[in-house]
Amino acid sequence: MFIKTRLGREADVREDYTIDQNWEAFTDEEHDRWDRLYARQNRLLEGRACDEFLEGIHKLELSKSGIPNFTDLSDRLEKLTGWRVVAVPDLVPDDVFFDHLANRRFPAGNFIRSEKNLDYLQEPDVFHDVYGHVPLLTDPVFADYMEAYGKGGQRAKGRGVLKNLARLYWYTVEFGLMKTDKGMRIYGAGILSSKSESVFCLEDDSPHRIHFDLERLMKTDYRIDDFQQTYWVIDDFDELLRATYQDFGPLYDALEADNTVYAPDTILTEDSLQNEGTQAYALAGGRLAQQAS
Ligand code: HBI
Ligand code: FE
Repeated sequence: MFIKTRLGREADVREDYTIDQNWEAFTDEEHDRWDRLYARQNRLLEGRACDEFLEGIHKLELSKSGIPNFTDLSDRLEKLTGWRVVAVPDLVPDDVFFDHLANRRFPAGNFIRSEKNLDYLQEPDVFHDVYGHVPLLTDPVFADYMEAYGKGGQRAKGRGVLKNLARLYWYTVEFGLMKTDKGMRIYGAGILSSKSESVFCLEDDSPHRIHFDLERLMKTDYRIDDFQQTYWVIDDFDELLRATYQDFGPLYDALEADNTVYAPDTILTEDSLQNEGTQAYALAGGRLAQQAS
């Protein structure tokens, strides 16, 4: 299969949707854009990201300038937890995605956002995927959780629970918060790679922050185009792995039998609340409406 990737580069796409990274093809301007994004996020994440993430950045030597070469990066990562990073042109189908994760391969988008979309874009580019996701794959417990998620996805094949699984990924891997001794910290990659949400998720009064509950969260809708209305809080990665390191069969049975869907701002009496948000940001119409407050 021969396709035109973003930015018009052609690439040969393999059966598993991977492509050669072709690192040499990135321009100086694109490497410079990575460096600016990197410096900006690093400054913001001091005291906001969880220690496991900040240590991961350090262990992987992500600070070496420019878009990382995936082969070198994977060689360092593989020594730590056995994970590798593979290049993909875009979002890949769910079953392909699950297969990569189940085999400790993280698919990373092989393009970088344009200057115009520096602060926000919905598609996963190399900055989101590598800066946001890969550092935590150096943590042994989180690394196991990601593999367990991939295997849970494979077992979901043919069952009506894919939406539930996608919510689990979204509310943990992409937008999760962690309550640590030093205070609330970020571990979700969607936040870690975002200039505005890395501040909003911790410091704004709008969103609810609710303690992680696997089944509850799997029934809760999420927003893909704006800040989350609810963030789910874990104590540590052990909690996450413990909750998901199980035979997903009975859980899938329960989810199929009960198709309740909660709106993103729902609060139930049985929820373990960190704080109830005002929802002011969403009520004001969202997408950076907070300037008004
Ligand atoms: N593909 N490249 C890529 N990155 C993702 O994060 C991704 C994907 N395909 C499917 C997917 N995520 C999610 O819908 C799954 O968690 C269900
Ligand atoms: Fe992501």
